[in-house]
Amino acid sequence: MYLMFLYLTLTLLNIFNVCTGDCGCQLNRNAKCTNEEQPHDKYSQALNDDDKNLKERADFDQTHMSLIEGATFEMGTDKPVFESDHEGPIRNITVSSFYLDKYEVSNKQFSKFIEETGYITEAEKFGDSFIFEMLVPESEREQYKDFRAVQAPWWIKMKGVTWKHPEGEGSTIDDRLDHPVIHVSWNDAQKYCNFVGKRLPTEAEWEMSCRAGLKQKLYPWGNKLNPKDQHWANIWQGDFPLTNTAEDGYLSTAPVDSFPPNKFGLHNMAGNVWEWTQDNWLNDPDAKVKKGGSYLCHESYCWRYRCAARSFNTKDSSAGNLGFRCAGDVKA
Ligand SMILES: *[C@@H]1O[C@H](CO)[C@@H](O)[C@H](O)[C@H]1NC(C)=O
Ligand SMILES: [Ca+2]
Ligand SMILES: [Ca+2]
Repeated sequence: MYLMFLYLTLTLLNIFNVCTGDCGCQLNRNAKCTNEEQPHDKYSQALNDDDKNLKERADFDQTHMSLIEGATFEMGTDKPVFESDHEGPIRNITVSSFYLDKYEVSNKQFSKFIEETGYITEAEKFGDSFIFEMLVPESEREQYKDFRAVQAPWWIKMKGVTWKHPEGEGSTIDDRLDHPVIHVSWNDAQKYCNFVGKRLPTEAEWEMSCRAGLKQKLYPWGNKLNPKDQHWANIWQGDFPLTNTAEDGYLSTAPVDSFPPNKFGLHNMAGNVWEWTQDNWLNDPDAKVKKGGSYLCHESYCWRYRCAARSFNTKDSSAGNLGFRCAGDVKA
């Protein structure tokens, strides 16, 4: 059902005229925010790495996972949309069999992990996370006007934003336990996957799974964005970043099992939330590759809900459009 009545025109603060740069796909904790005091000092403190409650498991639950058969596939594209993202060239990559979660990790699953381990996420330690301005209650936007990412002022680094309070103090996940967990860093994602006996997928595993046996198609289902006049992913409809018509039903995250799965049974590989992978970005061990785009992506601006698309964040960063799913090894 289309929520056409949900047509929202949000006239935001006049900040958008200053900004024509990047989509903020590459937010990082040290990104300089306007007028923020010494962000580097704040974020260079050693993390309190309290792992004592985390145990690694030998086996993992294969429920809600797809077995992805080992294969050679053509990774990347020869028609890169973002040259600087190194989307190309096409090359043959061989991947061994492995398991991949059918869904992004949900708030419910992450809650269970926190309950069992007492783990504290990085956003909780740092005291803030990046949130898309439109999702900040209007009454609170003004006080955050000096905490915007310079390159992408629609991102606000907001205090008190965590996986449990995705829009800050007062907000909860109770009404969206089946939505993907957000505001989790690569380090957090890694901890979660290890705890359940899994690991993050490599970029190649992720991309092969996104393509689901289709050769050089743009999306997990083919080349057309809306076959049969349906929405196949949670992305942005309207004019980024001012107007999101939410024609696909969602302004923000959607339940992890929404939209049709691809041929490998995987949901929301494109859109909904970006997903962390194991890989370093251009050999930088502090920056990790993320795949799939998010509910904030629009073709005009951040056309990254394609299987070949890629981006990155520093591994301690978190944001309201970035989550993950886990992979598992096939035992010999
Ligand atoms: C990948 O391998 C297939 C099958 O051997 C071949 O047809 C194709 O040209 C190769 N692609 C590239 C980019 O090398
Ligand atoms: Ca949407
Ligand atoms: Ca996704």
